[in-house]
Amino acid sequence: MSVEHTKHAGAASDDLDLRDLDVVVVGAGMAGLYLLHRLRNEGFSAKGLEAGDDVGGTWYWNRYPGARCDIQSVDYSYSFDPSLETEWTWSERYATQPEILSYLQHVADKHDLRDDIEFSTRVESARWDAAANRWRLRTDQGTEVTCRHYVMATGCLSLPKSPEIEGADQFAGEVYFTSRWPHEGVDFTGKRVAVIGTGSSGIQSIPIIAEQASELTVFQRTPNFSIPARNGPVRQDKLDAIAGRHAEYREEAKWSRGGVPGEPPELSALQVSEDERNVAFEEAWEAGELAILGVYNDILTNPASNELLAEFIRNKIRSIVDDPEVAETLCPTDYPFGTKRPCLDTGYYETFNREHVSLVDLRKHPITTITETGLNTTTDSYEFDVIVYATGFDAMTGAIVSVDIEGREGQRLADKWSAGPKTYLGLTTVGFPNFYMITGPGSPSVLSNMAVSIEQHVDWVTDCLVHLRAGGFDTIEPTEEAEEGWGLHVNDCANITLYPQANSWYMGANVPGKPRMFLPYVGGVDAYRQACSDVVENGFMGFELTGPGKRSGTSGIVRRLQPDVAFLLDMMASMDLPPYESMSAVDARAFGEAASAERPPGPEVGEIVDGTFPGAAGDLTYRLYRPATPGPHPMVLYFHGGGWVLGSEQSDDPLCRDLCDRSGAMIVSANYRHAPEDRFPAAPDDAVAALEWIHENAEALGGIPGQLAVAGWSAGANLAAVVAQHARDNDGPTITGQLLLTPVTDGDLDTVSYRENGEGYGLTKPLMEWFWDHYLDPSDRTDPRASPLRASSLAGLPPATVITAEFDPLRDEGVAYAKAMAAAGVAVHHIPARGHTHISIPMVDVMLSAAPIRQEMAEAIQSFFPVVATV
Ligand code: NA7
Repeated sequence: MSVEHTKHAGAASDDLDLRDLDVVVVGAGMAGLYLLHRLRNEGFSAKGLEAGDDVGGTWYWNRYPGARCDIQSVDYSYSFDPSLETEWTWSERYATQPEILSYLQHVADKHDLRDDIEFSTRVESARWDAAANRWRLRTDQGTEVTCRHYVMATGCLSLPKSPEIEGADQFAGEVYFTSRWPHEGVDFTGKRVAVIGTGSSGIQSIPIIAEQASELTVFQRTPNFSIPARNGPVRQDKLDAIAGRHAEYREEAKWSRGGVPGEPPELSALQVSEDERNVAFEEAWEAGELAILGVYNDILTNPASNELLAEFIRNKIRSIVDDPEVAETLCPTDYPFGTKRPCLDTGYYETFNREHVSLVDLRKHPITTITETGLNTTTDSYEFDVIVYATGFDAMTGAIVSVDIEGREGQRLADKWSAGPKTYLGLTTVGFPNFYMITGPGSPSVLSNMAVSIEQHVDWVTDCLVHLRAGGFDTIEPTEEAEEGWGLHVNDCANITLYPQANSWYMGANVPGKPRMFLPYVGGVDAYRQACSDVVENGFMGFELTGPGKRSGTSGIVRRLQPDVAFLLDMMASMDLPPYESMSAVDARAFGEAASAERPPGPEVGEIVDGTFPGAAGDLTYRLYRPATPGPHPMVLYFHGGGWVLGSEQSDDPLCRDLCDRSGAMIVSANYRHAPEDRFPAAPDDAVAALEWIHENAEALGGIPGQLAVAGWSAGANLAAVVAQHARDNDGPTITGQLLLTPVTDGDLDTVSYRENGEGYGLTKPLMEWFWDHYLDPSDRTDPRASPLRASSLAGLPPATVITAEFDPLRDEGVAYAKAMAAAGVAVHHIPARGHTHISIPMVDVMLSAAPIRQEMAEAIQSFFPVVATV
């Protein structure tokens, strides 16, 4: 890549040669400024194109009264220039818009960045010229710009959403948008003012507008949670945390969850007493920070924990607002706390105690039309001098697709994203070579301290361009596989949280017709940074780099495990636990039981009954889980996992409760004799005995005779499969279905899944060897009662649901059994659990990503029976 144009200072815009630059950066906000700085330092010819007439981006446009950042300014600031840390002092914890704008102007001046920016210039279209390997941009100034790389640094909340209210153009009075506020300001003195919208912009501006207006009417569609910002000078504890260690503090921010240093919470809100919880909530309320979202570790994942905090805040609203009816109208009730961006305010709720301020609930009385003099709702007419729209943005994607971007083979980005944005890392998108987004959809962006996320993206893009130049590459573009994989990962992360439950702009739900999907990456700034680094360290995994006569990049998907599964595996690895196979069977059992004692118990069921049944060689224990619904119930005979060596009828307790609760069927977990004390065929003999006993005692147990299925996990699923074959071959008892969770079906340990997943995913190949060796002699491995896949025929077996986990050594034998049964004419439902391991699916209330799989398992159980009453 050649450096053809490097003018660093003093060039008036007319002098700028905008043909054939290395890089064009659209936007001169926090992202664009830092990017221009880095590009220049690396010797690239780069220009910024900015629609406004000055730098500042969101802080240039959003000048409404009360506009402030909701991340503390010492955090929401650049780290790249250490001298800024000392030469700039923030006057308040949460600086005002003018102060943040001056800061950005100061940075632009200090680093002579204005010279590299064309102001009052809006990019209208961008087209990839494949023959020249260049982007051709056209601006509203009629300029054509050619560049090798094209970066949209246009911000996440920059394209205002239209108000979508009928008659909006009829109003003859003054109209303002919080997102496009007049630079000269607005004087509301003596005026009757309407504010429509109660997001952050409305909540910040309403108290200040109320100071001047003679009458203020707030039109609220959805109430928002807001907590008092308690603004003032930067607090001493914050100053102390940073003093003398700026660099370390910034590094901590980079590797934190949200881009602000802090210890992640260890406890669930449900693990502490009510008193302790209320003290913590009160402290978080007093602190005046969005960190209240992290007061416990499950606020954004567990509905019950979330509701406790939500109700705490509602009670605060009720205590502040005098009129109980107004207070209730201000209380959000139809989405979990935090799933719509919570606000920080200064006197918001108190404002509704003022005589001249009123609140209209648009849920009860929707606006029908704006009129020449005001507006009508379904019940009332209002007259105003001023209408202020605080109605928000077409977030995350709006500004990007507002430019007509055409990539390879004439594909338009707006078309490609018509069903929702697809990106790789939120940075790039397939079909659009050399095109980059700073804090694009699929990156942490708005769920993080933007300053930290911006710097990380800018550094990644700049380093990438340096790499391309050094390697003589002309283009870079992600692969379909990588983009698809990243999209799944972004969704996987969102789906274990409560975020998708709200109609928020995070979900694209605020813009009519916009596809509903979770737009930012919720996996954390730290996890995201690691993923981006891993991509580079693995030879630009998921990218294709091309240059004259050369190609580079590696195939693959950077994150394939479910996020909570990955977290658990990391935690287990860091604990350096002794492997089971290094212990005696007795010690391994004790170790397993100790680990089980620590886990969440699983849901309540109607009744749990412990008892004994006659095994093949003496009494054995069972545990019965009865649903809370009136019986009798269909029955599932369940066999626990543990490699025929470990476990008992109680060892899969949370899973059995969960299946009982979700399916409405009775689960009877029957124990069996374990190896090495009782080797094969003791376990299948006991399993058959359990089947016969439960069949004969169905009524006495509260079951429905004839409605009996078998289920199991791992070695237990092996026994379930074996008893199903036994029942088929011995004329009963009749089994109506088999639920096989990651079953052992064959003694062959030389499969692809053993090779791929034999280490590092919980169940290892050495452990399976240990299990097999304890269980039976090598010559018995091919016996169908040990390896049901080896049965001479699988025809005539009951319908089966087989769940296999992607990162399980046993995956392939589970798949093989499902396929072989299907080939033999058995009705088979195969559930491939993407991103899961052998051990993750039974982890109730630990592995949130497994809940939908267990739901499918419960539905499979229901499908085995004619009718099951659900709880
Ligand atoms: P937001 O948070 O999207 O808020 C917009 C508000 O406007 C919200 O209360 C909307 O209600 C309301 N709205 C939008 N359209 C209408 C119509 N047609 N009628 C009535 N009310 C409407 O935008 P902000 O500018 O306040 O804040 C954006 C982000 O900037 C903020 O989260 C911070 O991160 C900084 P709804 O909730 O859609 O029912």
